[in-house]
Amino acid sequence: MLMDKYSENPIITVADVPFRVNSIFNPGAVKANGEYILLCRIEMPTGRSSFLVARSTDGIKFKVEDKPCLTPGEHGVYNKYTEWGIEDPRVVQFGDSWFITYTGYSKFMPLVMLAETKDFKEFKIHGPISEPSNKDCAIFPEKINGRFWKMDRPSAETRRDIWLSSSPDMIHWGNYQMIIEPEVGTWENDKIGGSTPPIRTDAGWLVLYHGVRGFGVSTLYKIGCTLLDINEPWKVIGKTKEPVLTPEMDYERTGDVNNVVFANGWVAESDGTVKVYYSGADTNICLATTTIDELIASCTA
Ligand code: BMA
Repeated sequence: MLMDKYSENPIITVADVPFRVNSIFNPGAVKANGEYILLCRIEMPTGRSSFLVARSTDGIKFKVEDKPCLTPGEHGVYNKYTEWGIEDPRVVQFGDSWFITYTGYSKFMPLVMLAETKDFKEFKIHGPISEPSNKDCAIFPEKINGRFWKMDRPSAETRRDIWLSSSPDMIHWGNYQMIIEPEVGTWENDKIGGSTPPIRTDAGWLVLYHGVRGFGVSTLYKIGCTLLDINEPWKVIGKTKEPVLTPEMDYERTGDVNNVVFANGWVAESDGTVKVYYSGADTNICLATTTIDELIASCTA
């Protein structure tokens, strides 16, 4: 198995949240000074999402905080772009700040928001870094050729591809280019989107992405992996032919949205293993482990 699902999944459920929520899922993940921090999406009873922090010393047993750390209404002049909720945070570190890209959802439809924090308590909101409709944005964790880079998914009505762009300051973006489109007639037929922030490896940037295929009224969300050139990240070195994570277990098959595995956070350990924090059926938080070497091999096989 390329990814080993933890035997006691899910590792976090609504039962762990000390106040009323519909679901807790799709966390961004970081490891800082030996502590694992998950920035979790919680869907409130209203159906609108906020963020909640969970902390752990072993990456498995998490303690969930007792109130949200960031809500849609804490976006000041940008509140109108987050009115229907904030979703699916991806976190990267530059200097002593964590930068978070996430979906702001409103009547304008999804767009990409950028926030910055040093402690996951106070957040500086930089505002939208895309127009609608766009989501699934992850920033590369290092500058490449002196510029910041991000991947995202402009979800125009007729196309569902992953795009790349670059910026001198993380606020103003350009150099837009399409890098990966769905493989027609496969598990990712309908649309793809970047999942986790890239991890630097000797072989290239490793990225998890999600692929979707619809069957009648239902859809299947699975996860694949791709490897991008270190200095020219628009060059795709390889891509898995088969998904690396698929919904199989009850906790992935049945929930608010059936048959979904979705990940926007992972932690690379110094021993070459990787902890993938993913969600089953948009309802819980699960753990799967793998290695950098296996993921690279799956992209180049
Ligand atoms: C995507 C996002 C995710 C969600 C997934 C499956 O479009 O909205 O938040 O987990 O769909 O429902």
